Amino acid sequence: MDDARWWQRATGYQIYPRSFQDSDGDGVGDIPGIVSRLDHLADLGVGFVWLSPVYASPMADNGYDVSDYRAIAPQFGTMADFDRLVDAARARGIGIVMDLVVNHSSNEHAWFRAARASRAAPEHQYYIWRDAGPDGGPPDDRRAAFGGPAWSWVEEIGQYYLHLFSPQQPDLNWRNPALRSEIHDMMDWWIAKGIAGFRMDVIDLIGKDVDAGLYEEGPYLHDYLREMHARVLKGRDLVTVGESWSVSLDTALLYCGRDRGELDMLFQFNHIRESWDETLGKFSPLPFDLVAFKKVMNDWQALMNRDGWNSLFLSNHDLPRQVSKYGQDGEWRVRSAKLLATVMHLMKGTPFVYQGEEIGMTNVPFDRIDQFRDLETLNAYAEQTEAGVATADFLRGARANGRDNARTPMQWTDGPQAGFTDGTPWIEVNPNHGAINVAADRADPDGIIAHYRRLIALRRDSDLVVFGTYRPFAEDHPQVMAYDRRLGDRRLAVLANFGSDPVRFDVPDAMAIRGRCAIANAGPREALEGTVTLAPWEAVAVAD
Ligand code: TEU
Repeated sequence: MDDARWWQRATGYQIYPRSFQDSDGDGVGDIPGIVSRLDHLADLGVGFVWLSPVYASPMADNGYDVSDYRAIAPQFGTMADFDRLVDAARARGIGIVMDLVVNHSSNEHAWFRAARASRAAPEHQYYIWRDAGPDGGPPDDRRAAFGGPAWSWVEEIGQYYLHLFSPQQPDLNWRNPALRSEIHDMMDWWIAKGIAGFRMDVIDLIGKDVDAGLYEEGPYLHDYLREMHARVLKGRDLVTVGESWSVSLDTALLYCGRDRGELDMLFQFNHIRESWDETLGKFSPLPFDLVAFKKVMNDWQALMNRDGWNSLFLSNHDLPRQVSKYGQDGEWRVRSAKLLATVMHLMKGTPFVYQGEEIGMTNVPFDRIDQFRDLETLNAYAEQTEAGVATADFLRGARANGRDNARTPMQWTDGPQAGFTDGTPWIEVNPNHGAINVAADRADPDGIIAHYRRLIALRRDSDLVVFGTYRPFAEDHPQVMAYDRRLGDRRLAVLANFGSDPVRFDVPDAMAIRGRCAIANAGPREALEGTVTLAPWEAVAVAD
């Protein structure tokens, strides 16, 4: 179909620069390291990279606290290195998508330094200040995502500032037109460098009305997104993906409906939220519930059949490793990693692969708190143990759901530090890198990489995979996921067994298909009809 946008056929790949490849032995990944590994991405066939932040930053939150939006963190390299990355990626047909972190800056940004020094400074208005409440405490009882109150006091000027994340991440005041204009100019500046688009960090939080207590999806959100689109994005061949933890089926199309003039797609987290306890939080994970998971995925697919566009992912730098969370990271690790890839990549939307997912990297077996690095985990540990949670219980939750699972170094080889660094890595390498690494997986024609390569190529070459209508089957089956895609008179049917036992499955008549095997992880099938016995973690797609 000629009206496809490039990002509808492409697969994205997320790089967390700190943990991808170190080139200078300081134990921290960097941009020259990324350049040296671009052939791995070209070999997979990905169309673009979402680069987690590489801007100047004190790294309180590993770069999600930006102190200069137009500079590269020295740990990661130089601006010349960045320009080389854009060129070298483009030479391989890969675009670079920047992480736009503009709900907040670092407290060390020049704007905030000026803002906290004087109420008269123009930059004071770039942040959100309030007087103390009647009791001298914060203006409201909002909590910060990384623990403690969302307001911190600045003695010099006698006011509180808002930070929905850590105190090192003061929220920017989007109600100020001069601030918005600074952001737009900065986006122009990066676009002029030849980047391919933006992933927008917690973009659902920029439209807040603090005095009304409206933080998520606040009343100004869509005005600001439309303004950004008209002023910066319109008419430019970019991809935009907004991160929104609060979006629901009711609000999704406000961001990415075709005629809205806002964003191309969203990262939504309704399927992720199913996997932890709402009140106890992410360190109290719930067992994976396939029926609940399918309901979320099926609802979002149904919505986006009509309008808008989905992103497809199970992993990122904030989430546990998908094979550990949704698959089986022991005996069936390779097969279940391929199953997860198959069911996600054959849905409608743009798939995103998180570094290491393509070799089935697993959660880390950290058993001491000093092995963890993430401020979210460390702050939650302090808060929860103080409140009486046993250390062993907390660590169990952190091993299951903590963000550091995704942040241990990329496992390239079975050599020292997995080939990630010649020095001491900033966080320990997973001890299983002797068995799980890129070199070993790539050497196997039936490896996980080979499976991803096939899925990515299938999407690139198939209008059915890109545009076909999605239709779910057997929604209530606790172990099998089943769906098909239809375009004109062509069909692709997908069946997957989310379990380590074989399962007998009666293929619904409307789903039955004969033809050729599009992809499989446990031997090919040319037909799905009647009663099928699926092997443990078998996933198969048949096209007619
Ligand atoms: O994440 C947003 C976010 O809300 C997560 O931090 C999430 O709340 C948490 O993992 C759930 O417990 C984005 C970035 O992806 C994340 O890395 C940043 O820390 C955060 O924003 C602040 O910029």
